[in-house]
Amino acid sequence: MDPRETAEMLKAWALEAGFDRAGVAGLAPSEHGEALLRWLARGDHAGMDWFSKRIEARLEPAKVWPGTQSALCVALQYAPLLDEEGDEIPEPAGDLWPYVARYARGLDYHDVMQDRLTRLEERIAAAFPGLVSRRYVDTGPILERELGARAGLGAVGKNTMLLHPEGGSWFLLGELFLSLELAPDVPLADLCGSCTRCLEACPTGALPAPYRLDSNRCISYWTIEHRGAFPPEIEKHLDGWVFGCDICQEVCPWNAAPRGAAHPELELPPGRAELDLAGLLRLGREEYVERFRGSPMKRAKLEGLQRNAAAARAHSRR
Ligand code: B12
Ligand code: SF4
Ligand code: SF4
Repeated sequence: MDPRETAEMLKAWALEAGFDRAGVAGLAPSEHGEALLRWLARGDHAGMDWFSKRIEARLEPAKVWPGTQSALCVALQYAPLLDEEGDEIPEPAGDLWPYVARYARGLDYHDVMQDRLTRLEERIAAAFPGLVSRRYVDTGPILERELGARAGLGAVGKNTMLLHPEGGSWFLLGELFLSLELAPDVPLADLCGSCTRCLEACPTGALPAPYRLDSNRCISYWTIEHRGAFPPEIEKHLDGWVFGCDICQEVCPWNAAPRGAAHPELELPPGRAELDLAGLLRLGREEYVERFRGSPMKRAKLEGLQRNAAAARAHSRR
């Protein structure tokens, strides 16, 4: 089978496995390697020391493992604002859930995507005996957005998010690296033009220039990745967020009305929706285990969630 036909078949299988979009990226060296090295040299990765490991693979995806030839990149939408009939889906109310990043309200997307990727991988393995493949969702030394852009899944926006004309930036990325030659897709054209809304809206100045995110100032970094107490000058600038931050996406015109297939696993489940800020502050360990089973918010642990909730209570206008 020629690489073009094989690519078309595998992309169709990716959609059948439950992804919303799929594309193929070639594994040539990063076109933005300089930007990545500057990002690290300035310390924009803040306390994420793990980031500088295997930097050669980030710069050159063919080095992720020997023999890999192409990446089948997939996107999974979350939190659609309109249902499939075009009717508005109400946002959660209260003093907690509107301040939890949309991607994190339901089940952990790593698990949801890995299940679908495993199904896809098994189907491909059955059709191509001897093929080697590996799945990645966040876990590998991979610039997933740059690869996704090459695969035509979106264009990188000035807030550094991958944006798609229909899905906005409310989607997550995963990849299957394969020892198989596949014809690559064509990247989309720039979607930002002269817009700078995200740069202006970021409350902490974490987007000091287009395509540059300084994690030292990013609410998402502090509320998810940071361990221990907040430095006092940070705590008062978290703007009420309890886990992650969606501001630079909410203001993006491409996110005004994305439709999406419903993936109920990624939506806020009723048992968790009842919780408010005061309830989170009072939460005991047993109840935490029960309410947050399968949630990506467990990355911050109960201590981290309560630290974030206390900062939100002390400093927000709520
Ligand atoms: C570390 C990390 C973070 C860090 C740092 C974020 C950052 N911007 O780097 C923190 C904790 C802050 C974070 C926050 C979030 N993250 Co995060 N994060 C990652 C991770 C693990 C690595 C990102 C990375 O490599 N950063 C290094 C920088 C240098 O790379 P980059 O931002 O992609 O920059 C590239 C472009 O800017 C480009 N570039 C540079 N100059 C120019 C110029 C032009 C003209 C162009 C076109 C491009 C360009 O070159 C760079 C290198 O390729 C990825 C998963 C992965 N392995 O890729 C998820 C990932 C990027 N995160 C994701 C998400 C959902 C989020 C949040 C929305 C979560 C939230 N709601 O709180 C926020 C968004 C913040 C934001 N505006 O980026 C998704 C993004 C999906 C998408 N549609 O883009 C990813 C891909 C995870 C996934 N598997 O789906 N994240
Ligand atoms: S996630 Fe929030 S703090 Fe981070 S860059 Fe976007 S708007 Fe700024
Ligand atoms: S808000 Fe404007 S500049 Fe920022 S990512 Fe969206 S379109 Fe691009």
